[in-house]
Amino acid sequence: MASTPALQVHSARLWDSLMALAQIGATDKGGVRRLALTELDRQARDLVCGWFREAGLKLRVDQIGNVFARREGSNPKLAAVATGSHIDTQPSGGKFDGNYGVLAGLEVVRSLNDAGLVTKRPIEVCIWTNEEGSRFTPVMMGSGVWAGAFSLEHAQQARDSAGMTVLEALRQIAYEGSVPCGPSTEHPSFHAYFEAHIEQGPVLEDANLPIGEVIGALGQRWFDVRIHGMDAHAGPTPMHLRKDAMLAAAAMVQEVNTIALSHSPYGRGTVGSLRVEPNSRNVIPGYVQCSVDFRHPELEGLIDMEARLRRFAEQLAAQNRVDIDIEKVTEFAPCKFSNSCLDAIRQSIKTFGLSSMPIVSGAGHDAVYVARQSPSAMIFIPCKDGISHNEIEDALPEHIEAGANVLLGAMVEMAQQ
Ligand code: HGY
Ligand code: MN
Ligand code: MN
Repeated sequence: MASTPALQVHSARLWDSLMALAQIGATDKGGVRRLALTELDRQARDLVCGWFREAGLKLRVDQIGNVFARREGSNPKLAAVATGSHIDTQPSGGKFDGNYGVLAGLEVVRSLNDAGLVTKRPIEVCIWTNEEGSRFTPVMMGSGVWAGAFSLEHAQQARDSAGMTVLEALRQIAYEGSVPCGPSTEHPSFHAYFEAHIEQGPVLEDANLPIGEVIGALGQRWFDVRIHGMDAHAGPTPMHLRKDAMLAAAAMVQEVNTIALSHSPYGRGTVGSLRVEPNSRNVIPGYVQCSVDFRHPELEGLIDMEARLRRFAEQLAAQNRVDIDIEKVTEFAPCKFSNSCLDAIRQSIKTFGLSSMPIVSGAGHDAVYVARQSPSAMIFIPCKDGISHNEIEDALPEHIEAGANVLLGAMVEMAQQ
């Protein structure tokens, strides 16, 4: 095994920071509920920004609320090497999804400070706004605006189910920054971007490996499907004369599954949310809205999945005498990460004497959008039973440490170039 490198992270300090952050929005089952741009998100941002300042970092906030914490290099004119992730969570999320990537980045800075090492290039740690896309779509919102995937105005006008806009929510938590979104002359795109994240699937744990070299991510297409039928009495209305939106929705859920299975093994299809109106047991539902989340490693696969969904909806509408409207709310192509960043990750894996495998991310991450502007790659660690987006999400301290060490090594290598 390679000798233990002089420069490595402080495992207990990183774990303690993760557990302290997890207190904000902690749920009874040991998870975290900290939706984007809520009061809890504000508290978490304030806590982490306080840690950034204690570590000597200079902060700036852009117009969509992305936070950039900067450690100056010996040559401030050089483009920074960056890392980061998100601290907003799913409604029934876990302690590690996103939070790990931000705090592993902070731990890299803390370890460089301990070692008194000033890198040539500046180092930045980012908190990207609303990665989860649960309260507000599109998903990966802050990094998407920064990378130019969609406009600031499009993001600011997104509304949650209560009708509040992103702009109103940003102002309510006082995180609407003044820095224009995106790379600029003052803050050019990064020399390299790395993101540490739990795998959120079972592959690494099943292979008994501590590190995944993330070579890319599945493309995604998200839809809102609105089915308009007719509210009617569940008793006097004969079956063949109904305009039953729920019946049509049930067929739609089944078809999403069929379409995904026809793209095995990497195609994915999920209906995660369903809204029924008037949602009364003795009324035939006149309106049902459901979400559709398609994922695929090839663009052609996503195109086929969408086309089949739309064709099926047309036939379904005619058969059930309902109207069906399909709105695409998010899309991004499959992403391949940078070889130069992957080489730095592999070198760091070797330095720390760790074992690893290449892996494609089934989940979307901010790195997918950042990769449009800067060479980027990700480092995965296993999570218990491959479970995530669930309050029982868990990870082992030794994997948390291993991933942060690989991140440290890769960032230092790129920051000395
Ligand atoms: O949905 C995703 O892939 C990510 O967790 N937001
Ligand atoms: Mn995440
Ligand atoms: Mn997530």
